[in-house]
Amino acid sequence: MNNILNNAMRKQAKLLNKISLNHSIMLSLEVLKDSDIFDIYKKIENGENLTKKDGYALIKSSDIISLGIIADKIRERSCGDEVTFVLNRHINYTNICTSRCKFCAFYKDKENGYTLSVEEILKKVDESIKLGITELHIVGALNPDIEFEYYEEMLKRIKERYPQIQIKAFSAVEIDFFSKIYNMSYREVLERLKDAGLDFLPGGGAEILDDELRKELCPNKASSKAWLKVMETAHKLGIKTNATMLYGHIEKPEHRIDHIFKIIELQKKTKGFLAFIPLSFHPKNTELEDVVKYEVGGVEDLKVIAVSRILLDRYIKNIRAYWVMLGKKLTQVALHYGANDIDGTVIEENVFHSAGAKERFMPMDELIRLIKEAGRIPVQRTTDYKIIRRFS
Ligand code: V47
Repeated sequence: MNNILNNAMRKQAKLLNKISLNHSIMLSLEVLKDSDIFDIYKKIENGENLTKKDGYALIKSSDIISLGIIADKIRERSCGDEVTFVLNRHINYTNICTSRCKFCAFYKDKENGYTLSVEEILKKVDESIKLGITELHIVGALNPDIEFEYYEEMLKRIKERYPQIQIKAFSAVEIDFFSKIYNMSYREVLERLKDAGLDFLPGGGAEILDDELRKELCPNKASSKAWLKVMETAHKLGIKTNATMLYGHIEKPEHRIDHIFKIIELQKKTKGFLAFIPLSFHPKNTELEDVVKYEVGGVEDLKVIAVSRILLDRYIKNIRAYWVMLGKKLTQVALHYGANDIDGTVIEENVFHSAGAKERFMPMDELIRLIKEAGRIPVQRTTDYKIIRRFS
């Protein structure tokens, strides 16, 4: 009797689920039909490529609900319900920098800054290995007083001690700087670092790939062409990388779309980008503090995530909601706006914290809880998005 009842209840629950799913699909369609971006949605459904003009319309639309519905649908098709994270730690080997970017609160001059010795770096690595981390994110600043051999020794000694660790190190801007001051081509720099143990490049330094804006924001470092060239060279050498975009400072909405299309163009050629990571500008303690008084709002953050998914999905599968920037709560919402990855434990992040980001380090059980609470399946990944463990 109990079995019969249980079966009947299960069937009824299934039916109700189906009805509510159909209902929510119908509701979504109703919302989309009234939206100013419905034509773009139809293009996506017909498998058509989106143009820059479509991108401008998406980023200028204030219909955040429709953007979310479209981005979430696309995310579901490409990634299913799995949300990935990595156990990682950051190491900032120096903060002494000649670039002095206006959006940065991390850099210092020679008198007030630091450079870690290789021994100090190894100590940090030892500590984090005990916590089970699989990825090191090592970046610094443009410090002309370091010998190239320092970078090689750092990588070699980490890999000698922990051959299994994945090292994602040196932004394209650092590689460009090394090439200039040590008088080597991008290829030579990257080959030597790869031989020493470099596995991946992070996506930093892209800021906004527009040289007029770069003249204002960061005139003393790699141009947008140079950033793209370093990435292309890395991809050709088999070094996969990420791509970032810094938004919410002095750029216009169109700049964000042009930036995304530059990333798409390179990805079509090399297929070397693993993930796209939008970074919302934190003005505190930066030179732009008087010009940009407020942090980007939550609606704008969600819009950028959604538009990134909509435009990039065919080319880069992983759209990251970087919890350090967004905060834990908005990161959960971003998982419903097209994101499928939330970075990781991020032990000892310094760049964003210098500029006012508040959240520090997230243990694995909290990452898992956040993802599950958002209705998704947490999956621990390697740096190159191979699955280590599903927490279903
Ligand atoms: O290039 C600097 C940004 C980037 C501020 O590849 C700022 O896995 C906001 O690239 N407010 C460096 N943003 C960080 C980075 C990164 C982070 C996490 C993961 C990966 C990855 C890469 O941070 C810089 C710049 O665009 N940034 N200052 C600021 N005040």
